[in-house]
Amino acid sequence: MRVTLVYPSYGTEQHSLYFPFGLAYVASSLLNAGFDVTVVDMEGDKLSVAEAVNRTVDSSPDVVAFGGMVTRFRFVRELSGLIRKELPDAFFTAGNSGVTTVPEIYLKSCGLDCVVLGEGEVTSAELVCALKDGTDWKKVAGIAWLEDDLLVKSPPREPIADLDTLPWPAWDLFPIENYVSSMDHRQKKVRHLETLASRGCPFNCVYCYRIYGRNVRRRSPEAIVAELVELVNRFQIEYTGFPDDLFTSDKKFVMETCALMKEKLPGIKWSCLGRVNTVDREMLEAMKDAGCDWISYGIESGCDIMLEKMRRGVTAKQCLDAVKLTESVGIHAEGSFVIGMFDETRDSVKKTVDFCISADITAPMLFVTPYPGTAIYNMALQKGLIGDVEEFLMKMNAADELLVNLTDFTDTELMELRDWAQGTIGRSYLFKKPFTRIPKLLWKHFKLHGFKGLFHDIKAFLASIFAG
Ligand code: B12
Ligand code: SF4
Repeated sequence: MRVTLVYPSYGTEQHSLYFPFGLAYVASSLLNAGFDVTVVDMEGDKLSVAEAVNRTVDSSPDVVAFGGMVTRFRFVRELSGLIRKELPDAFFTAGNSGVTTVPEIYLKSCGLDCVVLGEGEVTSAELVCALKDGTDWKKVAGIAWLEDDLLVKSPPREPIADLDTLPWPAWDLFPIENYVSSMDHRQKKVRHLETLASRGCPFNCVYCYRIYGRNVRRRSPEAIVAELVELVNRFQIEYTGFPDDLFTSDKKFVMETCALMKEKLPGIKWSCLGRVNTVDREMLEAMKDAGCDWISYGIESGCDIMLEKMRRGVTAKQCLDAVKLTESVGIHAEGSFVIGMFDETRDSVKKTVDFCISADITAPMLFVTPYPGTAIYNMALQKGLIGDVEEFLMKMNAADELLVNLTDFTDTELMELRDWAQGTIGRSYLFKKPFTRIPKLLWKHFKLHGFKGLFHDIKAFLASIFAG
């Protein structure tokens, strides 16, 4: 049985490459089950749609399976239509968080035979086995399909109890050197590849979708470090990270992992996502000692009312303290911020700006986007703010464009407010240390987006001056 896994890209702009762990885990499970697996990686190999179609068709698959997060929906739709024309007898499926939250749309508009819901390793192997054996694939747990245009789901798949039993991601099926040698998420050129340490997050933020739910499953520190040692030996990585939902959710786990990393991986540097109410000095010092140099905190707003509406369960003061504590132990603290939550006001945006100024922090300010599966998606649907879901998915990108306006501002007002806030934060940050920060920022944006990046910076700078 030949399976071709297709990883769609999400745009033509240059951006950091992120290794598609979900698809790579599915690939290794399928390999382990004895199937012949090919990967067509549009993103890693920078393939056009036509090239991706040709490579897929040339691999003569019995099963074509798409990955990629919800922002890549439009490519899945286009690719599946074109590939289906060439391979009318193949079985078409897809998996990921987008598919899991809006399966009906994927099935209908991409013409898929079924979709895999949630964790995909065991389900995909069982599905392909059923197809190979000619048994009823609809009996496989954790999938959905259409019958007379109506969505039908098989019983849900039990989560994999012990993540240590999973084979390592099938890195070698992907153009791995392109990922390892690409700029990392900090836009730095360093050999890097990340590792997944856990699945799930116990918190409940309204704009977040947790495909693995609130019950956190963690790999053992030994298994994580063994994988990292393999990455160092095999790909000579110097930098790594944990793109988990939330790496810092359990102190004991973090402390044990750090102790082992320090022992087995001296010299490696790494980053992770953190939450301000899960870190303390002891943990941060252990992380620093084990090579952590960068933590990204989802701060989102500097206004307590907004933080409460987002169900963040933290205050702006806690966020500020955590940023300062992190910097004080020698780890760079990065924050992510959003604008446009329900009931956002000029005052709440101003509080976010003031927060960033006192924390001496800067980050792109994204628009709150009601991604499928989130609490705010359901609220936006109920309020009639998302007219046509398929059209909404087709427009998705990286939340730097306003797709759905949840506020009482007009679209123009909200976009102007964002530009003002972004500009004011950026200006204050840069002018605190102008001689080092300004050249560094301009160079980074030029490398990423060419003159367009520089133009954007200048526009935001001017907007902040005039609106201020
Ligand atoms: C790392 C990460 C990123 C990385 C990129 C990852 C990548 N390779 O593309 C970066 C930082 C770039 C990123 C960006 C964004 N992200 Co993101 N990201 C994640 C994160 C934290 C981990 C993803 C991951 O690797 N998970 C681990 C793997 C093993 O799990 P998985 O991918 O889900 O795969 C499993 C299943 O889905 C399934 N599966 C996956 N693919 C396939 C394919 C087949 C054929 C089958 C059968 C099964 C299958 O099986 C896999 C193994 O169990 C997730 C949260 C999460 N835990 O999933 C959010 C998440 C996917 N991101 C999300 C969002 C919203 C974004 C952004 C839009 C954020 C923004 N505001 O800009 C951007 C979009 C970028 C873009 N334009 O595409 C949302 C998606 C919401 C949704 N409803 O789909 C998530 C779920 C975050 C959240 N909690 O809300 N992200
Ligand atoms: S935003 Fe972060 S902390 Fe909040 S629920 Fe999602 S993963 Fe957990």
